[in-house]
Amino acid sequence: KSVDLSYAERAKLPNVHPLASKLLKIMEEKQSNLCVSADVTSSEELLQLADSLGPSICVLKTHVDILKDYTAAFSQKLQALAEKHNFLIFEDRKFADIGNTVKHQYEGGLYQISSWSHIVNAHAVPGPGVVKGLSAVGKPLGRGCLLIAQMSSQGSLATGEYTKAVLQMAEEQSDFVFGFICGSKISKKPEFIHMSPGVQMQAGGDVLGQQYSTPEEVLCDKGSDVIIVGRGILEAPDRLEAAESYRKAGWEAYTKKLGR
Ligand code: S5P
Repeated sequence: KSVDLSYAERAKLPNVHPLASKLLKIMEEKQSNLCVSADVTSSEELLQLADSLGPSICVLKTHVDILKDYTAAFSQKLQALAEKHNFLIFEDRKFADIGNTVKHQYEGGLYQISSWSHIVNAHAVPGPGVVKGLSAVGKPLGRGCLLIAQMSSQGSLATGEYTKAVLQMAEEQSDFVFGFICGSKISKKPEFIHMSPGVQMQAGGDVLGQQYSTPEEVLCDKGSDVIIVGRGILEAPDRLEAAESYRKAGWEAYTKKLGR
């Protein structure tokens, strides 16, 4: 049986993407494999969340297009908080168009995502051109991309051969793609980071098809690296307390899996 490498060991691998290395170091330092999904609709509330939960998380995931009051000043404040608390920003934009179009969507428009988000993600549906387009904008800025290999929602079409093709696409463009959105570990390469949404303390789901697994299932049984938690934290009476309990559950699951 092969021995799992620690986050710190993976951060030092010769072929690891610089952003993946940075993330793995943050995870080790902060003892956190928690990405909070800050799905709120007010900029002020998002910034407050980032400031209060910042010490507990390795990544803050945003959907800026659900904010009712986005401004460029907001993105600057968010970057300052990412520096202050040492976390990475992940705009969950799920790009899914031809390379030339995603280039514009990533760099321009109202949000200018490439200027403030360390991580973005993309669907592989369009083929490798989607990554080439994003990479043309993001690589010179030191950004990185996750490919969506599986989805947590019921009836997802991203399974089987599709998931395998995503893996292949990631390997072919590993100078920009450093990991996956997935439900379970799909690559044996320790340079790739697996991030999993659909996580709550209790398994279950919502009325719109979301399906939940527990931190222990995702990290130990499924072999993923990072848990993405939204409503499990956002709907808790005390968000900081909830975030800390997910951080601890995630860290315990990681150390148990590592078995050292
Ligand atoms: O397959 C996926 C991929 C993503 S990125 N399933 C998901 O739920 N997500 C995102 O993770 C989703 O857009 C949302 O922002 C978050 C899950 O939120 P929760 O409230 O269900 O934890």
